[in-house]
Amino acid sequence: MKLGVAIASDNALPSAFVVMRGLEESIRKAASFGYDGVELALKDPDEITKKELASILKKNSMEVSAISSGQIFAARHLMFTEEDPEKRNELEKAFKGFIDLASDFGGLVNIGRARGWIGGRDPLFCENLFIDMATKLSNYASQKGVTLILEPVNRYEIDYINNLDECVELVKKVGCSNFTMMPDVFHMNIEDDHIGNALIRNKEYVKYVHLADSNRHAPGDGHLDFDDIFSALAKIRYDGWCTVECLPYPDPETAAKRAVDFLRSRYI
Ligand code: LER
Ligand code: MN
Repeated sequence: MKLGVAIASDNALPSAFVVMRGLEESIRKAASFGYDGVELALKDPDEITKKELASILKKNSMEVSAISSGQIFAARHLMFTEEDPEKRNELEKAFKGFIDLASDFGGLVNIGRARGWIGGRDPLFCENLFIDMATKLSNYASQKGVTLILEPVNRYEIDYINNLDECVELVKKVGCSNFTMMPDVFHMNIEDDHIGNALIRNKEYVKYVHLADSNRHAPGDGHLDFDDIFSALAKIRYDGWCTVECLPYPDPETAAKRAVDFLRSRYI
C-alpha cells in the first residue's frame, strides 16, 4: 500500500476537504513528513500545467495518488445529476480535463459530491442522468488509461449514494470496467453496517481509500477501529493508495504529520 495526503491550491474554498494548501509547498512538506504521494483537489484542470507538476513531483520524489473533484460541486455547482444541458457540458469539459491530467499522473479521478443531489426529484430520472454522464466519461477515460472512482458520501453532505452496497449496485449498472468505487472510512462510519465487513463484502470494487478518524481529525485522533480497517484491507489483499483526507486540525502540518506517524508506525 502507498500513503497519500489530500492537498489543494491556495485559492481552494475554505470548505475544501484537504489537509494542506499551496500545491508546491504542500508536496514538499508531504514528502518531508514521509508520504508517498498527494491527491490533488482541483476546481479546474488548468490550475497547474503538466510540466510544472512533473517538475515539482520529481524534485520531491513524489507521485499523484488521484485527482479529486469535490470543488467543482462546492465552488462551481456542477454535478452528474444536473438537468441543464449547458451545465452538463461544463461538467463534462471539466472532468475530461481531470482525466487528461490523470492520464499522466496517477490514472484515477474521484467522483465524490460531484455525483450530485436528487433533491426531491424522481430517483430513477436522476439515476439515468448520472449513468449517462458516467458512461460518457468512462468511455473517454478508457482511451486515456484512466479509471473513475465513485465515493459513497454520508447523508449530511449528499442525498445520493451514501454507502458501499448502494455504490456497487450503481457501479454495476454503469457497467464499464474503468468505473468503480473508492470508500472513505469517515463516511463508512456513518453509513455502513460495519466497516471491515462492508469492505470485505465489496472487495472487488475497492480501488482507492480515503482515511480520517470518526471526528474527521487525523487517523488515531478519534475512535475508529483502524485495526479492523487494516485487517479487512489485508484480508482482501488491498494494494492501492490510502490517502489521508482529514480536517486540518489543529493546523495543516500537525494534522498531516500526526496522520503519517500513526499510520506508518502501525499499518503502512
Ligand atoms: C467529502 O466529504 C469527501 O469525502 C470527498 O472526498 C468527496 O467530495
Ligand atoms: Mn473522501
